[in-house]
Amino acid sequence: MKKILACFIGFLFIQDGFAQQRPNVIFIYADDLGFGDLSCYGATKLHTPNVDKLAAEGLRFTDAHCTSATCTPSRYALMTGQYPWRKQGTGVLPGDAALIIPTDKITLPKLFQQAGYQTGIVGKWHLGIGNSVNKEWNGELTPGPNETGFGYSFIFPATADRVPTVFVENHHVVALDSLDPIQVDYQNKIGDDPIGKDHPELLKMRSSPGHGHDQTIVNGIGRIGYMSGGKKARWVDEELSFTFLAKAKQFISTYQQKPFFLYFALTEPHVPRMPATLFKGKSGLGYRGDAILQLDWTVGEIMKQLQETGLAKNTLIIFSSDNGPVLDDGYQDESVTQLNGHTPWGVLRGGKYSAYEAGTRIPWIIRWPGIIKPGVSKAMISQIDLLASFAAFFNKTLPANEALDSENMLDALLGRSLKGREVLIEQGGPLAIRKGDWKLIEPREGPFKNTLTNIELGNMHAPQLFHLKEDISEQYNVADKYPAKTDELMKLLQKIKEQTGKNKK
Ligand code: NG6
Ligand code: CA
Repeated sequence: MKKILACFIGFLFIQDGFAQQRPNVIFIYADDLGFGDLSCYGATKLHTPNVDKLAAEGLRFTDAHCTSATCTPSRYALMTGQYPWRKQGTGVLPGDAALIIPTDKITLPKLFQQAGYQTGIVGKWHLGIGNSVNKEWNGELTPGPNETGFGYSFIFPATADRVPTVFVENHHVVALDSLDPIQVDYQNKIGDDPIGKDHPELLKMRSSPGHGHDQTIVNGIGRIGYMSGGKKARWVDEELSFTFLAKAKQFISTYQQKPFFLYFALTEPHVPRMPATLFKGKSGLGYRGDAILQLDWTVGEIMKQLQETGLAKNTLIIFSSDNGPVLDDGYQDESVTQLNGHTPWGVLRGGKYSAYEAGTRIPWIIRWPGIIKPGVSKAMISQIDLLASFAAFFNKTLPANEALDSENMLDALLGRSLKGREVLIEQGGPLAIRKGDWKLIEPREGPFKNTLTNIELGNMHAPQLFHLKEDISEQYNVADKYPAKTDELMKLLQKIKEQTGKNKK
């Protein structure tokens, strides 16, 4: 009897041990959510109870970063473990761009596949599809997410403000009518669809002057780029998030018996902010605030599903954002007029597009009950590190000369260490380097402030040096006061820029 009992306990232990090694992993990626946009990060004008709950049950980072202050480069780095500024063509992509992720190199989802996971992406992609700009939207769309490591994909190609405004599931546009083929053009108008520039009276939300977003009108919203056809396939903005949520839940439900990796890339609070009717007006801060409430609700729905399916305990969830916040990013959606004292950037300077901290310092919460102790971590980490960190987690060696900018931060991620990176490069317009308590922004030509978005970009003719420990808001440029430190960081930045695969390791 004793023996049987021991065996049984042993079996449970192995089960539990195995479970701990192979949790499901869900990466929830917000779009343009700022450091100060969540109540668990200090927001008082907005309440985000579901993300707050994740934070209360997990580890909340206060110095965590995406690599870049815009979407495409941050996502490129997350996937490849390589700083995007090392490669040409990794800036914000148009909706008809070709795939920029190499299909023969390691990526984050491929690593999970190699570790025996079912992998899926649901949501915003923005890393290009196919081999060229001229592609057949009505045929098989490849290569794309499936070729870079996702067994299942349900995406929109670029951003919600760019055509084509359609979903792509695996290699095909969803709900495509062969009698109404889709055409996309970013140079010239095609088809008969009215465009925002000529027909503002057809818009349910006006574009902001000077920003563009005045080409093909879809669902009463002017977009970037021209599109014709695919009338039945076009999404309805108010339903977008529900569609993504349904697909994410379906993926979780399908693979609940297996370890799975789900990359769930939300569209909120990126423009055009057009939340579901249920959320319109709910925040009192205009549609940007409403979109954040919708995002929070979505996180809550995923958590509910995990509880109901019994997966909550053994699922590791990371919640983060791809770049800092912006108010007016192209539409007159009251994000400025209804701000009501909310501070999306928190105590930080800058925002989306900026080399100041609010450009890349973003919310980051990680929850894995029983393994990660709830708390707050000041460790400096980057999304570029997920590849090396999960490789360490799975005891796998990354291929030589790949993912070279990715550092193993597993101990920091799991809360076993408070130590993060020693050095980090941030990409706004200029690059910035962080080391210890210091931050240096390299000199760069260009406007100091973008007057359309009202964001300070960080461009200046001379280096800017900040001591973040006492000046988190980057108010005092002390480059002249500490010339040796300025020089040291300028040289270190230059050295890192020049590193190639060969001489780095
Ligand atoms: C900018 C767009 C902005 C947004 C951004 C991409 C203009 C003037 N502004 O170029 O509206 O689409 O690109 O955002 O076109 S991101 O989060 O996907 O990087
Ligand atoms: Ca973004």
